[in-house]
Amino acid sequence: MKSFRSVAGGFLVAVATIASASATPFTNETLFQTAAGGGLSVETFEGFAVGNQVGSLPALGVTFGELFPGQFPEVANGLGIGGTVVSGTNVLINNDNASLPADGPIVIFAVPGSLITALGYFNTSVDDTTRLSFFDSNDVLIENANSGNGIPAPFLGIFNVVGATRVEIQSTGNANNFISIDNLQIVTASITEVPEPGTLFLFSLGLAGLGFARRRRTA
Ligand SMILES: [Ca+2]
Ligand SMILES: [Ca+2]
Ligand SMILES: [Ca+2]
Repeated sequence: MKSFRSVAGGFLVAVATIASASATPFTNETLFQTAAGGGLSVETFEGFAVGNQVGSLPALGVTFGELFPGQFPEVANGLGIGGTVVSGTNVLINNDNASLPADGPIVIFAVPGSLITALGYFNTSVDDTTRLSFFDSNDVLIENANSGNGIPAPFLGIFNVVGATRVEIQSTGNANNFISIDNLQIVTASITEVPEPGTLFLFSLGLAGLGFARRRRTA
C-alpha cells in the first residue's frame, strides 16, 4: 500500500514542478537576451511620429489592447513628457496625448497561433515603478515581476518557456500611474503542441493513484 501512495505523491509533485519551474525575471538586458535565445526583435519607437497610436507591431508578432475604447498606447517624446529615453527620442506611453490622468495598462497580445516566451523593456517613466505580468490563454497569471525606476531607465524582462497569450505592463501605483517604456523586445513561438492534455493526463494519473491508494487503505 505504501508504494502506491508514494507513486501518487510523485505525480502530484511533478505537476507542481512543471507549473513553477520557468519563473525567470531579468533586470539585466544582456542576460535576458542570452536566455531568450534567437528570434528576438527590438522596437525603439523611432519609426513612429509622436502622437501615433500603436495597435500592432508585426515585426515583433504582437498586437496591443486599447487603453480605453478607441485609444491604443501612443508614441511620445520621452524627455518632453518628463521621463527619459533609451534610444532616440521616442517612447511608448499608456496615455492619450500624454494628458493626465493616465490610462490603463499597456496590454500586448501574441498573434493567434503563437505565444510570447520572452518580453523585456526599459521603464523610462523615471517616477513610476512598473509591473510586468504574463497570462496564459485561460487568463491565469503565469508570472510577474516589478521594475525599478529612475535614471538611467531600469530594464525588466521575463523569459518563460510556458509562453504567454497576453502580457501587461502597468504602473505599480507608487506615482501618477503614467508610464513610458522604450526598447520593447519580444520573442514569440508558434504553438506546435497544446500542453494542457499532457498536464491533465499526469494530473489524472495522480488522482487515479490517490483514489487507488485510498481504496486499498479502506479495504
Ligand atoms: Ca526610443
Ligand atoms: Ca489620459
Ligand atoms: Ca509617471
